[in-house]
Amino acid sequence: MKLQTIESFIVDLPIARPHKLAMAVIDRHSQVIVRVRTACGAEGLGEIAIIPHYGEEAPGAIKAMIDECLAPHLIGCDIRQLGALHLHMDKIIKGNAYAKGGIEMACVDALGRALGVPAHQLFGGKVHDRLPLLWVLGNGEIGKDIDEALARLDEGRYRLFLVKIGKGDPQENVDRALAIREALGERARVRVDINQGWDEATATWGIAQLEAGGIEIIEQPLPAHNIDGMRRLTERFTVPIMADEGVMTPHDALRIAACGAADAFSIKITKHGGMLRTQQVGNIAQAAGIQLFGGTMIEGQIGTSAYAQIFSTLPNLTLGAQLFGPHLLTDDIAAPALAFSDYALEVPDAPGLGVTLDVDKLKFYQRR
Ligand code: MUC
Ligand code: MG
Repeated sequence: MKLQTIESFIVDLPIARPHKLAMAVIDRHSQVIVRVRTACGAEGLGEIAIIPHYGEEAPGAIKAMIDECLAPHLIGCDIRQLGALHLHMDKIIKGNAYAKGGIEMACVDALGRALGVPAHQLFGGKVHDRLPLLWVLGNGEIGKDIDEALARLDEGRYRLFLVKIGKGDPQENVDRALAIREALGERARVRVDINQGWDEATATWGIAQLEAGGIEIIEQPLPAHNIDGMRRLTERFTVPIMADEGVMTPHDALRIAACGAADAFSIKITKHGGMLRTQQVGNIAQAAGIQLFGGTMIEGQIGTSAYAQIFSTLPNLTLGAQLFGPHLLTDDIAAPALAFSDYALEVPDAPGLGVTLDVDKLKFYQRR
């Protein structure tokens, strides 16, 4: 099953409302779509969703990396050997996790389709059939966030929420998260993601109030490089401290685990550079007794299926999954394939990623 073609397309998709994070406001969501074909006719899709300023990547740079740097050297590689594919990509160029992850995702889809098995079976098989879903509140305004959370609760889809804070006045951040927590009461659980927005003194002050007010998890309060600070916060507070931007590679995972600098990891195929690497990070966490949360970069149908399938193989993924992308995006370049019920996403069982490209939508949303 040798790779014959690797193509990439940048698309900009509409979203339901502006999504406000500490580092950016998203009003259209950019993805790089990867399509691979093998000499024997197998075809697969990968999706790389990009949140501006979350990391160092940008859609044009990812596309150039795939088209000009990686693809020409991967033609002829056998998609049945995913480990060898990664070694080969790492020899071509260091880093560039997003581009490599998108290519690997498309190869996994093609391989699963060719073999007639869901992607999770290529990684040991699922241990979770369903993943409890988390919705991210990113309006940046108390009233709008509360109304949105109540609507999601009434729909029966989400009862786990995360408030995006870390930008502007820390007192406003804390007050907003606690007001939302208070308004939702016993109907929901609430977490915060600070996206590296606080320094250690602010975090020590703010987390004390968030913990006392019933916020259940604190995600990435400090800059990714401040591992010592994360360790001090983890030791100081009972409320779990989660690493996100701080845990990119398996080496990061090992370092954080070894010094106790987080209680939990948010994991994502994109930042780790593929499904295999995500599983490696998950395995290190499991060995260290660190809980996992299934993160997102706001993927659509293709990426969300891949994320759900690799998350489903990880026994210590006990904190739910932030796979709200298909509900925040108002359109997609792949036909709807994912099933949601009773506050959870059902892990797909169709061959590969189980998604079908809508060629007209791809043309319509493709960046020229
Ligand atoms: C993050 O930091 O977890 C994904 C969705 C969202 O709202 O934020 C991101 C990234
Ligand atoms: Mg995060």
